[in-house]
Amino acid sequence: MTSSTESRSDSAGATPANPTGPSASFVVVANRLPVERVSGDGDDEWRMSPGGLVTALEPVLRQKHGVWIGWHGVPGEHLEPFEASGIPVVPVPLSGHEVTDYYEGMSNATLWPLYHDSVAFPEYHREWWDAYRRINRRFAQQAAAVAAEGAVVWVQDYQLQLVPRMLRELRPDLRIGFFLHIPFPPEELFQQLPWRREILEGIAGADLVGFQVAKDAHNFVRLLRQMLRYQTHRDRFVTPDRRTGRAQAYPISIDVNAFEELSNSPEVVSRAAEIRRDLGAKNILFGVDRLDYTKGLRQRIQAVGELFSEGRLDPAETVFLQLATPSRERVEEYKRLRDDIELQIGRINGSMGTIARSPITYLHTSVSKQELTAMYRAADVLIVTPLRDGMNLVAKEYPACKTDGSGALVLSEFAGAAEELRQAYIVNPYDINGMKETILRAVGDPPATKRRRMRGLRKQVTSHDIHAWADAFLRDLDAIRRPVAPNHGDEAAAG
Ligand code: ADQ
Repeated sequence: MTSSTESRSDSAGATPANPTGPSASFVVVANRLPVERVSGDGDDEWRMSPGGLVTALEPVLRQKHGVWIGWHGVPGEHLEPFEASGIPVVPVPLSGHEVTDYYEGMSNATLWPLYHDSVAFPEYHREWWDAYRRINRRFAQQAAAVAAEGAVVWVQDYQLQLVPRMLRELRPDLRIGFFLHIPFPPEELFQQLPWRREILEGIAGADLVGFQVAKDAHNFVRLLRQMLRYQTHRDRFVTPDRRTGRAQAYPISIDVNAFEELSNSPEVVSRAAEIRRDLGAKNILFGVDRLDYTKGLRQRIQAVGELFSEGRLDPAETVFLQLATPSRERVEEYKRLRDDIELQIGRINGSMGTIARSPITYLHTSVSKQELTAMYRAADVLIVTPLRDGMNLVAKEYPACKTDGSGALVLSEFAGAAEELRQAYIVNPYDINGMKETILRAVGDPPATKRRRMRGLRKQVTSHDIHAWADAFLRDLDAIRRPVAPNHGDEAAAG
């Protein structure tokens, strides 16, 4: 593998890499490659980093000689295509300026807040949009260069919404899927977007568009009808070139077996007991999130803090463990959030803690999957309170790890997961009093009630895992009949 660091800004990666010709029959296109660099003697090596999406797609990638296209995470560094743990990956280079405009700007300071109910103010900058369009084209060109004739290409998430259409223009023979991991906004919010038509047309370039929940798929189809005047029928839409596409919900999940196995391992069982001993509390409340303003951390800490200060939770017997993963630390809104919640927690611990203990144990760090599983196992109540969330995998990981059937899940009605996890203690995170009452109920309900609810949660999660999610999407994408006619325009019909 060779690499070079360069100072060119906007021309980075203009020539798509195509070392072996267009030979991949399955291509995943995502903003990030699922790899991490491990330093060895002399040369660096890369290995696949464990994550839900890669776990789901790895078997398909291996079976179909697939390729993963994405940015490897280092601004300004050019890498040749290489293999990570036996999977071919094609790095797409991004310059420092491009990371600022396309990723931190348009993706994370415009689209991310807008698509999450505008819980933070979305910023609109034309130069961010120009960069977004340019980088989406780069990803599309790269996919066009490696995909074999008639290949399946699966484009992931909000950073790459223009890729399906751009790719279709380059390669009408391909079968293109798109999955949005975050919510799709309601019409009133989507209309703010100065580039709304281009985004809709971009996504509609796919044969199959997947969303986390059915409501979002309906929103999307309605917008195609109202804004672009496409013909639609239920989950189907017809583009001006008479191609039929579909938009449907595919709720994402987790690798349930892997979590269960890990949770039952002797190391995790003993680590969970150690965590309980170290925290020294009868009740452990637990929260774990990326440090993101969509996750409802301020409201959660407020609610738990008030329960402590009103004496309804006793710091002598209850502790709230909050783990927050550092995230998007260069974006202004995220810096503010961190300052806010650390101030909040400091005040609560300062006024209600003793020399022996603090009501809130706060860790601003990422932990290994093994350590996280031990924390889930140790926790009596998991509190998940996003103001808006596409799905929320934490809410599914907890029941998977509670193999002994104990525990209680407090879950926001605004997480996609709430549609499936009906046995959770459902809360509205904007309603602090309601949330306080529900947290107390989750702590104090009789063990038999909690076991019954946890049984329901485990049944749901174990019967809908990440493999079922990927299989369902790819099966439906395969079922869309598209005659291969690369040189005769796009005359596809839907099956
Ligand atoms: P995220 O917003 O990142 O995902 P989530 O679904 O909860 O949110 O996934 C977070 C993942 O990170 C979980 O697997 C969790 O275990 C892990 N994690 C969190 N904090 C951690 C820590 N401190 N240490 C180690 N691991 C930690 C986006 C969307 C979601 C959607 C997913 C998948 O915003 O709505 O569910 O994609 O589609």
